[in-house]
Amino acid sequence: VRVEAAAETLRFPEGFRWGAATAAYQIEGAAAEDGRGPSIWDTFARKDGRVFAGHTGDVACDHYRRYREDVALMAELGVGTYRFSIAWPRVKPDGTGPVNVRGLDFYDRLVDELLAHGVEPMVTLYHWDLPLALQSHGRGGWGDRDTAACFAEYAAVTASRLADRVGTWTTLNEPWVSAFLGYASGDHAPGHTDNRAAFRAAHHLLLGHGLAAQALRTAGVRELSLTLNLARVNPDDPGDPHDVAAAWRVDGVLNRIFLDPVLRGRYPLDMLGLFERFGAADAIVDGDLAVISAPIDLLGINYYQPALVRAQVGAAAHPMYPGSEGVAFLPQPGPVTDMGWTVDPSGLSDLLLRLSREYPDTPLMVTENGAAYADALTGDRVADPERIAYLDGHLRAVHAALSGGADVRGYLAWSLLDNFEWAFGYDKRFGLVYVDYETQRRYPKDSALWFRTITRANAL
Ligand code: PNW
Repeated sequence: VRVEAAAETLRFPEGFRWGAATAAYQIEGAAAEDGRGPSIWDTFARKDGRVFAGHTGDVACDHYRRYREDVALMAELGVGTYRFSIAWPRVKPDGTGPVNVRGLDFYDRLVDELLAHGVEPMVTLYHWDLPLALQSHGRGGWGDRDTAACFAEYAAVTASRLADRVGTWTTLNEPWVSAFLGYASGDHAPGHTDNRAAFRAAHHLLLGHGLAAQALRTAGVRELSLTLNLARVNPDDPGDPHDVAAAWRVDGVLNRIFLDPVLRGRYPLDMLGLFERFGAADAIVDGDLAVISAPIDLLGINYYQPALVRAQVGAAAHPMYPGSEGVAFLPQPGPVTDMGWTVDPSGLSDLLLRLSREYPDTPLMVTENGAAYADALTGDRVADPERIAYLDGHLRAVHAALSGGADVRGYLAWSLLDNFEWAFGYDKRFGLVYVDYETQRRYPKDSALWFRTITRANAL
């Protein structure tokens, strides 16, 4: 699909949801406040060399204390839907067992504040901050089947407190990142490099999604979702069957390994082959896929860039894509962001159209899209024309997909605020709002003001 830079106004459907997203560990700080237990990111960030300059989420954007100011800012910036995550270690400091009511109280206040300002809350239950107790003293985190059951308990107690006011619930954010950056490449907490554990984690995350989905339905949740980071995997030469096969293999371990179990009730055969190969097939127990494939109401998609690969005899597997021996990952043409990620909006329209074709009848929502740039504060202003161009291009891509028949219900920018960008610490700024980490002052960037004009008009 070509994404045209049209001169005419592009209208979005009535009721299209516009907003921004964040995640607990990336913004909250207050790591030891009100009974919060430690998470795997608290310890990972303290390990030598794992996170840029030894940064941690101890303070982050101090959102835990400044949430009122942040909600007021959202209202001012026209954020209609706010996607945030709940810190499991605030709700259950040991991952399982007693509930820490003060932790739930915070989210209760946050939700009320959002509603009072006319902002729709959208909750994600797991955005990577696993309670440390589930990953220490012999426990293997998502490598263990138990963790899925613990997750469902936590989902139940959280929904029983908030489901009367929060309509849209997401179980997991990006299980691919949790499983393969956490357990295979080791770039994220818990920092393991064990392909068997990574595949077990992938399955247990899916099982956790399914068990939590049951708990959420029981609690009366109406709109249930799962967010995946998906990307189109392009073959270097679409006419070369080897390149096409290489792209398909990477597509499996990035996209189909999660899409098929949830939306079709089965793992693709090539993925079952990888479970076997890495000794993880016994993690898949009879009946699991029925749990995993319970209907969802919305599929969240986080999109940043496509991938480009070709077949290359003898190439070692990419550490984030176990089983990708013989595949070379190529640099892609076009401009890059401060992450080094290629800017290619056509990858988003292609992805949305593919999903609506291959997994029909699942409403879609872009739950993250955005770019990091080396922003600078000049006086009170941050001029970020590149971010505006990035967002503009990707919104045109969403519009193109809508025109092509994709059922896209909304678009959330990543992120509301500059924040703790995982292994990159505070070095990468994804926010619509600039955060001065010395003063904790917030400065809406030019992109935030631009985004407001779009969301207000419901048109581009
Ligand atoms: C997503 N990768 O993470 C997350 O949901 C956000 O928390 C994060 O801040 C944002 O994207 C920007 O990175 C990803 O290596 C992290 O392919 C890494 C990858 C993909 C997504």
